Amino acid sequence: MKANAVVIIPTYNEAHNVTKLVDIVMELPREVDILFVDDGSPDGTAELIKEKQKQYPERINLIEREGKLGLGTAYVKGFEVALEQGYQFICEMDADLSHDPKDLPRLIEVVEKGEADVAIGSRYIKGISIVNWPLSRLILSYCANLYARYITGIPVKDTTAGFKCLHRKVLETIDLKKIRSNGYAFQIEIHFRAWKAGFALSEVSIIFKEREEGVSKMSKSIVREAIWRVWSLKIRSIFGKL
Ligand SMILES: Nc1nc2c(ncn2[C@@H]2O[C@H](COP(=O)(O)OP(=O)(O)OP(=O)(O)O)[C@@H](O)[C@H]2O)c(=O)[nH]1
Ligand SMILES: [Mg+2]
Repeated sequence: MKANAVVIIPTYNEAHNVTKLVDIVMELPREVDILFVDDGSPDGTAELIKEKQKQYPERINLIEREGKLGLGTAYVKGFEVALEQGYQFICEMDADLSHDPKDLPRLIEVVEKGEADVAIGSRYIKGISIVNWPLSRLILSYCANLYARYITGIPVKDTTAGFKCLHRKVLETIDLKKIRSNGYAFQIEIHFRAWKAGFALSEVSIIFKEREEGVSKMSKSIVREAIWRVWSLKIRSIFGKL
């Protein structure tokens, strides 16, 4: 029987990480399938994923897009496919091993037991659980979270978290076609829309580790987008335009 949980993993130039990542997820005590969304990575990430697909043909899926179209649209595409395929528990995770795949069962369990509709892997509920980030990055992330929480009111400490599990009903309810954010703001927008739709969000403490391999895709434009997007979300919700 097919697993009832899937983790969507967007990839852009993650050749150093994908093979190891697949091996860890396939060995988890709870069965979790993988849906990769690769944006034509020039470093051959998709080819490595296809190699692993030979080993686990039923459990690994790959969506290939033509070019680097951004994290937000990659997730929206992944959500649509995961819903079509009938998964109950739909997770998000980065490919760079910053998120420990071994935390996936804990996140899924919260949603499976009905304790919440969205379980968020949080870096900010037990102090700050981030390893190997330079102080400047830590300050940026922490302040971005305070700012986003203050403006939007989302009752979550890690509003930009990219590691989570959502019940499929959340993704069926929020209008995926209306999501416009593409960088970190995407995570804020998902949390905001789920919360405004009346779903329960819960944070689960995780340890986040800086990537050891590959290159960051973080940019100034991603930060700029997050700064104005929280205002746009807030204002649109006031006027009932979400
Ligand atoms: N498909 C797709 N994946 C992307 C894109 N941009 C980033 N990713 C993936 O999204 C995840 C998060 O990106 P990262 O570069 O790790 O961003 P980050 O975690 O903010 O930055 P680091 O701290 O350097 O890791 C990784 O799995 C990336 O490969 C994109 O445009 N398309
Ligand atoms: Mg990363």
